[in-house]
Order: sequence, then structure tokens, then C-alpha cells
Amino acid sequence: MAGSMRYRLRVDLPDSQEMIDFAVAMRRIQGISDNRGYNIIAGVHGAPFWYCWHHQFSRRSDNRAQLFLPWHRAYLYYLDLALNDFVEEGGVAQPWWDWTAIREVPEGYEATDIGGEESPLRRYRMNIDLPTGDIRRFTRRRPGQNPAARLPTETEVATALNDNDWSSFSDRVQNMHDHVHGWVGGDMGDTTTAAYDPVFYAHHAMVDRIWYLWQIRNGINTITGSLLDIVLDPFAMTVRDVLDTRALGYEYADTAEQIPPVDPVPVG
Ligand SMILES: [Cu+2]
Repeated sequence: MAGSMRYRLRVDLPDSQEMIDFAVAMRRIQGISDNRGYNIIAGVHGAPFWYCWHHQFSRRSDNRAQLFLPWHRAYLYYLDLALNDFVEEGGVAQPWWDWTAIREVPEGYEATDIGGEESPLRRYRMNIDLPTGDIRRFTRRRPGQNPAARLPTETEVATALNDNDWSSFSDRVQNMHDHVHGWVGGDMGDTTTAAYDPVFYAHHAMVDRIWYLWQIRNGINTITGSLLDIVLDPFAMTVRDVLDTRALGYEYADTAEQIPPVDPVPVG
């Protein structure tokens, strides 16, 4: 896909062409069991492989580093690569769920059918081998049922965007992110299984978009310098490699019609 840019758009209704195209690619990767398959990709985050970074912590590292945003950007990028392995032309882009505007699980992720076939976005049948007991069942959600969790507001996002300190900005976004996981509940509320629920990626695309918007204001490489050369296991990328979304082949746009002008931004 060299030379082409994918635009991640707002989650749309289940009958929109972009959701239908996205569903086609998701259905394909859910149907394969190798490294490009959904089950393996989902397993990289929580069970059984546990590479994710949250609150300066990963089970896979002795380092205590603020890698929440960079690691999840690399993670979504790998999903992008898998999705696009099966698409002929133009490419397919992940949608983002703006939970400040859509105060429920988006219709595109709740519909039972998309494009005349069973939706791959509503739930996924997990296939996880664990010493403590295998997990083989469909993912579940319990939206709005956790009294301790709520969907963050536009004001909270604006406050985070106004915080020009990388570290406290990252903490603010992560705290909002935690609430969304808890609010969706069910498997999304548990790191073990969260990434098997397809709505995980729409939520994390929103999180990644907030970082993208922050970078437009504060500079692309405004990040704690000691982090830059850390490798984001298990991906063959460093933090530096994920700073510029354009280098990863994508940007965020509001709608299919409005695409922001592309100005080259120097990466240092
Ligand atoms: Cu998350």
C-alpha cells in the first residue's frame, strides 16, 4: 500500500459503504488462524500473550515506561496491516468511536448484520488456550451497567488536549480510556479478553486520534526522550517509528468528504 494514505473515519451506520468494507475485511481476518488472523492479534493484548502496556506497566517487561499511547498505536497499525492484506485497492481503514458524541455502543457495532451477512463487529467467538482453563465463547458487553464507569465528555477531551505536558496528557487520556472499558463492561471491562471484542479497536482508534490531535498542536515528537528507542514488543517498531501516523499510512478525518490537507511534518 506504499504511497496511499488511509483515512480513519468516524464510526458510521451499519449500512454505510465504509462500514460494509471494514466488515468485509474483519470477517476475513476472523476466519483465519495464522499470525494475520484476528484471534492471534487479539491475543497479543491480553490473554494469552499479554504484551499490552497500561499505567506504565507490561507483564512482558521490567521497564516501567509510559508506553500506553505508542504501544496501542503500533497495535492498531498491525491490525491495519492484517486487514489490508486482503483488500485489493484503496485499502480499508479502521473507524473510531467518538464516545463524547455517541453515548452508547455505536449502531455499527451492535447490528446483527452488515452488508447482508452476519456482522463481525458485534461479537467474536474467542478461542484462547489457557493453563487456567480455555476460553471458547462469544464476547459479551454490559454497557452502562458499571456504576463506577462513565463515558468521558467533550470537555474532558478538550482539557486533555490543552495539557501540553506529554506525561500528564498521556495519564489523562488513559484514565478516560479506562472509563470506556468499564462502561462497555463484559469482556471489554477485563484486560484478559478486552481486545477480542471488535469494539475495542474503535475505542482505541478514538484514543489514538486524541493523541494525533494533541500532536498537531504540540508537535509530533513532543514525548519523553528516553522513550524514543524503546522497542514496542512484539512489534518490530520503536516509539520513534510510531510518532508520525502518516509514516504508518493513515490519518484521521471526520467524514469521507472532508479530508485534511497533507503538509509534510518533519520528524526529529
Ligand atoms: Cu484499552
